[in-house]
Amino acid sequence: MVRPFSEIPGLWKNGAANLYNFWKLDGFKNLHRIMLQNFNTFGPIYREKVGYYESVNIINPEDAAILFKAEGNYPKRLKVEAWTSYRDYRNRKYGVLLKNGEDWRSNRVILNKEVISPKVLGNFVPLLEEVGQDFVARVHKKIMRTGQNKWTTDLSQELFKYALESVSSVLYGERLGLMLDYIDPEAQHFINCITVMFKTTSPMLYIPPALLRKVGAKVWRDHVEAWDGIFNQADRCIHNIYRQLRLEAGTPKKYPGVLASLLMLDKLSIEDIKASITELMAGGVDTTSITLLWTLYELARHPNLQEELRAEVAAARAESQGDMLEMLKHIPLVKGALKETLRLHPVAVSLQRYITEDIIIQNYHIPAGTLVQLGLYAMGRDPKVFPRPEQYQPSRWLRTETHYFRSLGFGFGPRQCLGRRIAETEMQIFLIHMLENFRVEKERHAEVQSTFELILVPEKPIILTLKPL
Ligand code: HEM
Ligand code: 2DC
Repeated sequence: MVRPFSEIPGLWKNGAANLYNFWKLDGFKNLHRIMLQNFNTFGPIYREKVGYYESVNIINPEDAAILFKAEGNYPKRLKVEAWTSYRDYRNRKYGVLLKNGEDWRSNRVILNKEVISPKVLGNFVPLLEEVGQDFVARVHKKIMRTGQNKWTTDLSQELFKYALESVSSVLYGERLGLMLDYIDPEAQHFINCITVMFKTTSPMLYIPPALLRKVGAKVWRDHVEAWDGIFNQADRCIHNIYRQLRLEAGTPKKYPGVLASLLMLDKLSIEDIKASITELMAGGVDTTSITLLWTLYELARHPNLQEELRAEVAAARAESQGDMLEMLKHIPLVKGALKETLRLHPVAVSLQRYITEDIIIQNYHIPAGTLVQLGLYAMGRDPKVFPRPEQYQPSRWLRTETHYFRSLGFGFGPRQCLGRRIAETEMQIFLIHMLENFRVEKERHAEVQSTFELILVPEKPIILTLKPL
């Protein structure tokens, strides 16, 4: 007998009371730990209502498969109202991140060809490789300046700049110059705005932004200011390229970047292009940089593994004679390391879909229209899904045994991360260059945990030491 929806365990009867308890547990920062705890208390499925946020939560890969089979032709995630409210408030168009239905699909199909199809990888690699080389040169310079043949630091600001430089060079086909000593203060402001934008979003998952706006809450005002900073900087970059393109009419000799390609293709309106390019630029900073920081942290904690990866990179370099596109095909363990990082330190605490048909999960009936969340952080740490989950083991991704619905860091299906190819390539190239040039070390301190600021980030600075090889 299939059990009814109303019998799914969990706390879903009093949203306001649950919000109060959530707030007492400092839930805005601990969402990932609270989800883990809920799975421990209720089992592999639970229903929840916190504030106005209502969902069914699952953790098993087999159940994830059922969820994604019911996502329909226009897959829809949780609506992040803070983000849509800002755009409505400032009269800006939604990009692919926030669109839904046919409007989303038609934009996404065109963007896919320019951003995530295998054919564009060859265009991105030389651009990203140049940024990787500049990063290494910059670190060498920093090491020289210390006079100690090593550099001990919190790399996060450097990684933000690396990530913004990388995504911008792909989007605009031009460098911003963030690997130089003096950087454009506007670019630094953009980076700061993204962090504030994420941070101020999380309370608004549970308290409607419309309400916060009405009472003039600080969190809403800070959020608006952050998006304003993001849009202003993106507008400047976009206008720049737009102007150049009009001056230089005719087909360019070299790859001109995603934005110019979209403008020349002339299949999306300029307003649609601007909206999605802004989202890509904003989505391309904290996500990859934090994943790289966690990866360096894990490599510092596992020196033997670090040497293994270095050997793989050296062999790949020899085999491909330095052709980067070719080299990327010979680094399975580096790729495994990135998957392993996203397993233990996912950017997204959950994946969600509003299901379009009734489904049965764990023998409970779930009606169409329900918001179902896969607890990605919880799944990555579940010993039933990943044996010895606490161990960082990139080689677990090499084994031929099934990875069925286990590698979901970028989401799944047609609505998965649009920046995935850029992110993966940028991160692989970064690791190749770092492994070829430096040894990464770390003081033996207690483990660093994650904290939820809409995306999961390290709860405290990660201090690493880089030594030239
Ligand atoms: C969506 C993860 C980097 C742009 C997503 C989603 C996840 C994700 C989980 C939701 C997917 C789903 O619902 O199935 C990540 C991770 C990254 C990363 C782990 C790096 C380690 C980037 C980068 C960009 C980007 C570099 C931009 C260049 C986007 C956009 C969407 C998205 C635009 C929305 C796509 C849509 O709704 O159609 N990302 N992301 N992401 N990401 Fe990323
Ligand atoms: C946050 O409960 C927790 O890739 C919520 O590059 C559910 C939720 C919904 C949407 C998720 C979000 C979480 C985490 C951050 C994600 C976002 C969709 C896209 C976004 C995963 C899991 C991200 C970081 C994008 C952001 C691009 C944007 C800032 C322009």
